[in-house]
Amino acid sequence: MNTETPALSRPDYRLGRGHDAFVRANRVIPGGVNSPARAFGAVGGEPPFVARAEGAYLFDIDENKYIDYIGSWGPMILGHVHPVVRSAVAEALELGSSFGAPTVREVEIAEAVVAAVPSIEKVRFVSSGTEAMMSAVRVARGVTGRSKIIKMAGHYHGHSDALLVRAGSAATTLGMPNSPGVTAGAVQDTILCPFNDVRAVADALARFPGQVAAVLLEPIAGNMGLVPPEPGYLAALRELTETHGTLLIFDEVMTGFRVAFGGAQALFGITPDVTALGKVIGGGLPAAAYGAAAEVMNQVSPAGPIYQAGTLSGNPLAMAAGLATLRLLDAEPPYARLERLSARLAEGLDRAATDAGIPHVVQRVGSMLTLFFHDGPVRNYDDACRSDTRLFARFFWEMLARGVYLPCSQFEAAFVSTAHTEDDLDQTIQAAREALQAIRNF
Ligand code: KE4
Repeated sequence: MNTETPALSRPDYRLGRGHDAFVRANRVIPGGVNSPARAFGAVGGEPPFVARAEGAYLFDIDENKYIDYIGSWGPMILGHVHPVVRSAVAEALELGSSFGAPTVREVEIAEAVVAAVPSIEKVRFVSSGTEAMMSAVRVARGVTGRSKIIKMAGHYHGHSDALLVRAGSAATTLGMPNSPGVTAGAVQDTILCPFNDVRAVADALARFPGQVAAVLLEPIAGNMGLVPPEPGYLAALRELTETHGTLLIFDEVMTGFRVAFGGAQALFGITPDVTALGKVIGGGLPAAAYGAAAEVMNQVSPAGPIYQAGTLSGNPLAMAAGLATLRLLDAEPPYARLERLSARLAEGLDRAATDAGIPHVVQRVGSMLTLFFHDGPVRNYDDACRSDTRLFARFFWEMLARGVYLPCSQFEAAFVSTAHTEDDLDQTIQAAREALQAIRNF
């Protein structure tokens, strides 16, 4: 892993205690982190260690304060330690942290999800987006009796074997493992297509008639940087999958309750067959879910034969945090304000990069956005990979040194929360102006 911190124009920025913590962490945790996304592999150097968070801010153990645009990679749409969410969790904790038995609160949040997402008549809670998507794929295969699945290059659906694939040789559409330990057998039925390419999906469906259980995708890609669906793309996939008797799975782990209360499917008016949710629905605690029409979900154990289970599924504390979050989002929908704030940030970053004469494009949907160091629209993973990731790494560190914590990879989306103020955004834009001027002169 590249551990070199790029040279900074603000050498006064220090991570002394963070360095010691990282050295100590590396002795007992692989790479010193419990998820690779946090390890700064894409930007070099060592990650700050967080001491606490509040509203739109993170505070590290070196007493640096940051305006936070990771938001725990999406869950913290209401900002950190929201008082209503905090007290909901505290109250739930008084009653117990985990029972392994059903609770009414699980029913309440399930009813909230069903009310918010019309395509979901029944929903099963799990503990991570990986579990949600792994289960959604199993349900699609179980319900259709088919084996093959189509996923999009650059889309991330968690780390279940069948979904850890990379493009095979150009001649084939069948994926190849992208991690040791993932066997060829595990991915032999996974077909990769470029995002925003209807023809590629049509060809794959024609190549394997009656064999494709599902087409699955992030309806708005966030895991290669923010890449929106092109006009008509989602509708075309809906039509193609209907024609072929293939299920359409929307991975809304990131977009669910983020881009609209009903998710991307509400924003674009496209109804998938199965939806995965996560992040926001846990309110910062471990919870995710998958849902579909009752006739599909009634195939899931114990109602039906398709097995799926989890010790901490529907955990009372996570349900309390998630339900409090959904109720706040429903009672006072923040989406118009998030749109205004996020547009202000996107325009400011765009202007700053233009004034610095740096080739770039800012792509955004709602409160998810990415500044790509790439001259021109990013439509798919190949485009994204042509971004100047070295320049991004320098930009990232110049921003960190100025108290702005962006996602630590060009291939991630930044998140704006209801806790961000106009002043936070203006500070961010000013920091970006300075950072972009600094890196253009390096
Ligand atoms: P988890 O298993 O990490 O809860 O969810 C997997 C997942 C599924 N689907 C989408 C669209 C996702 O974005 C994710 C997880 N997102 C990454 C960041 N982009 C999580 C960060 C991490 O891996 O630490």
